[in-house]
Formats: sequence, C-alpha cells, structure tokens
Amino acid sequence: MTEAQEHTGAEALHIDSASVRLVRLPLLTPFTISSGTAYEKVFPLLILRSGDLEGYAEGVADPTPDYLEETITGSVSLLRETLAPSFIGRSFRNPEELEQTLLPWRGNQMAKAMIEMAFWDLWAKSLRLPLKSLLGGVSDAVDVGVSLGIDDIPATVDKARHHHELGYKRIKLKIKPGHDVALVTAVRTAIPDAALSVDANAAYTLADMRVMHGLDALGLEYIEQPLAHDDLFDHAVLQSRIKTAICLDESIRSPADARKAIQTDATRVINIKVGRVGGYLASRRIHDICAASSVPVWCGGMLESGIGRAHNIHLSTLSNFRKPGDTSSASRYFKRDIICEKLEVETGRMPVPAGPGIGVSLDWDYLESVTMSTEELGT
Ligand code: OSB
Ligand code: MG
Repeated sequence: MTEAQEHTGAEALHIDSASVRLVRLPLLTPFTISSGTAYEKVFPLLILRSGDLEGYAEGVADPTPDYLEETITGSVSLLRETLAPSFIGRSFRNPEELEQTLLPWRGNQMAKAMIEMAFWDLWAKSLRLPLKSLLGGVSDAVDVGVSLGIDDIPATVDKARHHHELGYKRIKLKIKPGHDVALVTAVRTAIPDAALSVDANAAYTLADMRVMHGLDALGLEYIEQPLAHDDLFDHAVLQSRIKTAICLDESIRSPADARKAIQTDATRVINIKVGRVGGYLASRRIHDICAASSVPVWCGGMLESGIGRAHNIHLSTLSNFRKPGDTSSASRYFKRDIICEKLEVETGRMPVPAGPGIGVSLDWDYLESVTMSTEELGT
C-alpha cells in the first residue's frame, strides 16, 4: 500500500480560500527557442488555503500561445470564472476527488494543473509528509541535465562544455531550421562522450528529412518534438525512417496521447511536464503507461521559479524517470528566486527538498516586489 492509498480515507481537506498572483521574474539571460525569445519569466502563482496551511503551484502557460494554445490571461480567467467557484468552500479527501470536479471541462490542462498541484502540496502538508512519498517516489536526489537556448555556435559549444564539466548528465540543445546539424556537430566534436539531445519545439516537417538524417548520425539520446505540436502521425512516419529515438513533449497532453504515441511508435521516450498534462494524477498515469511498455520518461521544465521547480523535483522521484530531467539549478535562471531555499545541482544531481509538501517556503518580501497583481478568487 502506498502512502497515498493509506491516506485516501483521511479526513477531508476544506479549501477555505484561494488567490492568484501574477509574478514577473527577470531572467539572467534571455532564453531562445525555435518559436521566440523569453526575456523574463511571467507566471500565475496560485495559493490555496486550508486553516493555517497553504498550498502553492505555478502555471506554465506563457503570455502568448507559442508553446501550446493556453495563455496566462486565458488560464487565469478560466480559473476565476469557472474553475475556482467549483472548488472554493468545498472539501476533498484526496486529489482524485478534486480531479472529478474539474473533469467536466475539456482541455485547459495548464489551468487545471495549477489547482491540482497546489492541492497536492496542501494535502501533503496536512498529512505532514513530503509530496514525493504521497506520489510514490523513491529517491532523495534526481538526475538532471541542462537545456541550452539558441545561441551562435561558439557560445553554444562553450556553454555545453561548461555544463558538461559541471557534471550535468545530459546537454540538450535547442535547434531551429538553419541552426541544427552544424551546431550539433560542433558540440558533439567538443564533448564527444556527453549525452546530447536536441529540442526543435515543433519547427520541422517531413520535408526536412535531410536535416533529420544529419541529426540521426550524431549519436543523440533522442530528438525532442521535431514536428508539429499537435501531431502523432507524422512523428510515427519520421520514427520509422531514423534510428535515433523521438521524444515527444508538446504532443503529449494526456495519458491517452501517451498510449497512442507508444502504440504507433511515434515516440520512444516521453518528456512529462506536470503542468502540460493537467497535474500529478495524469503525470503518474503517463509514467505508468510508459513503464509498462519499457518507455523511459523524464521531467521537462518551463523555466519555472522555485515553486514549479520543487514540484518538478518531487515528480522526478518516480521510478520510471530514468533519464535526466530539465530541472537545473535555479541560479542559472534567476538572480533571486521567490523561495527561501536554494535549489542547486551538485554534479548532476538535484536534492529533493525535505519537509512537508513541496518542502520549500515563499520569500514573501521578494515575492511582493515581483508581484504585478494579486487577486482573491471566488469572492
Ligand atoms: O520545450 O522543453 C521545452 C522552455 C520553454 C518552453 C519550452 C521548453 C523549454 C525548455 C526549458 O526546454 C527547460 C528548463 O530549463 O526549464
Ligand atoms: Mg521540449
């Protein structure tokens, strides 16, 4: 029996109130992917309250719909108008009960994930357990790699070598058309023994087979999301033509997507982002579907603040997270984080924050100074 099963009969947790803050954190360096450049990390921070406990989660929607369709404005307005009235003032004995409440509404996984993730944090705190033990996690530290944004070849080679020397267990290079095979070849030559991957964020089509064959010759761990964000079929065609594993990110929004992608051999590795798939229950189902087919998973990232980063670390403790995740040191992204604890990697391992829930606490003074607006929900 897992810790979670043991506690499903526990007393119900009453959601007294909830608020959402819009937070803007400057990024130390701009982060460029095939669809554009981020200069700052803007995100909604959801706080659920029960008695004197608080549960936290951050949303992974961006200001504009360039990763997936959801946006910050859209997800916060859905939260305000439709989702919050369905759970504020109600009690839930476990995340499954909360999930049932959100089930009637289609899609909008990023908005729903904020609620479910904050609830898990609150629930774990009410039981005085670290989130990972409720999830069924098995480790005290998790393997991580880095995701390097698009930059020129010499700068990328330097950064790749530097992070490899720091002990990061996999170097992921962002690519886009015109900035691919030559770049990866240069990095491969500089660090021949490194575990390398690329992420195209959906920038190619099946007309780009020359590039795909070029990448296929470079000994990559996998090619992440080469084709359209909403496609499975073309990825299956591509996988049949190359030997390197495809790893889907954007295309996997649900456990059903994972099952179909595996059944059709459209993917051989899956990047799980808890915010993209609607929360931990969906993440764990995808994790289990993959495990049953011997498909390894790893935990992706969206340049999260310490709150989202702590959530990602707890998720990564599940046993089929067999490849290094993207949750690298917070100090790579921000001069100062909104949490008090430091989330720093040592030789490629990120320690799991100890303590109840996600195990980190808000630095309220700093949070206040980077909050653009605060809204009490359901009032
Ligand atoms: O595709 O994984 C992605 C960042 C923004 C949008 C999409 C992605 C990413 C990353 C960054 O790769 C991972 C991280 O360092 O958090
Ligand atoms: Mg990706």
